[in-house]
Amino acid sequence: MAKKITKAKVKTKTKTKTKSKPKRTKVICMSHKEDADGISSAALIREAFGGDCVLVDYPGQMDALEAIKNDEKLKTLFICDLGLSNKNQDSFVKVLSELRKKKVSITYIDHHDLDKKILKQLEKIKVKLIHDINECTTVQVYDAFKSKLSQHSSFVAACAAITDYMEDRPRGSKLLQIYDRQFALINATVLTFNIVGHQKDPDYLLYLVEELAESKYPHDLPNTFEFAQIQVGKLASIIGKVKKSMKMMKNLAYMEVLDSGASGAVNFVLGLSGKDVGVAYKERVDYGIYAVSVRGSKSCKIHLGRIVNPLATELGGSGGGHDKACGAVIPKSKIKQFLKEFNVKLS
Ligand SMILES: [Mn+2]
Repeated sequence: MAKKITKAKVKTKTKTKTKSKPKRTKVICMSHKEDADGISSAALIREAFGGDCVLVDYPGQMDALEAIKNDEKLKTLFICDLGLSNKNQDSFVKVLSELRKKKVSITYIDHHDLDKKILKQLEKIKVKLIHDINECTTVQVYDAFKSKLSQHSSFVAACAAITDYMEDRPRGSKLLQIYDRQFALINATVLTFNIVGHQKDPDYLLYLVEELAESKYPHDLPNTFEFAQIQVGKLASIIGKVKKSMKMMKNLAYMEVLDSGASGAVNFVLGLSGKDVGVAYKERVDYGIYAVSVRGSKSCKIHLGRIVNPLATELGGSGGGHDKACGAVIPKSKIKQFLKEFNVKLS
């Protein structure tokens, strides 16, 4: 009898040994791929902690997080510049709690509107939360980890603040003051045009992260100015198209974009219409949805992200963001309804 038990014990021991999971060593940063704040946040995390970078847009955010969750080598996860919506916030917390149970360290750094309930849940599962809606994400990454970062990273953060319209904030403006304003503006702008124009080229976006992490200036990377010039030319041609095809409702102007990004057209829709709210949307055939960009004028007093978030969820999509700049994913068949109800909610 006793012999049998010993044998069984030995067997179990070997079993656990062969079954033991690979050692968790990997650092991953998941960040927003569509603008300079997301790319720059990823670059500063890369400079401070090394590791791999996963760049995502809002439609692909949860699929990417799911894939990261299944990486058995993951030890440390950073999530940067990715806001949550009513639609995905619960599954976001769920995935993060599963990772926390596996002792993965998680730092979530962001500046989008965040549901208080979700904030509490994230604190409860001990996700390190760095969240200030008044500074861009990269400035917050810089502040949190500056002891591990080069002087150059303050420049990258200043550029990110410019492109997120947050260079007038307390910490953002302090960083910009270190540098010549025009020098920072042109670098921020060249960087942005190279990011926007390479959305379908993930390797180039990762290359940008790498180069910024290695203290390179956007103006110093080969062909960035030439590429930006082409993008600016495309943008100029959008002005004419916006004038021709934008449509007005009482409280907003809108336009379907066919051949550029929605975010490139939306500022022209806002500006040229004279309305307080501009909407541009573009079909994403791969997801069967419309990617929607929304902008508010300076005199718009309504927090647009907080209206768009529940409205998009109601229509089976998702959305949210800032007071004067936000976005949504809307099912293809619901776009007219979205515009109609958004217009009503703005009055
Ligand atoms: Mn941002």
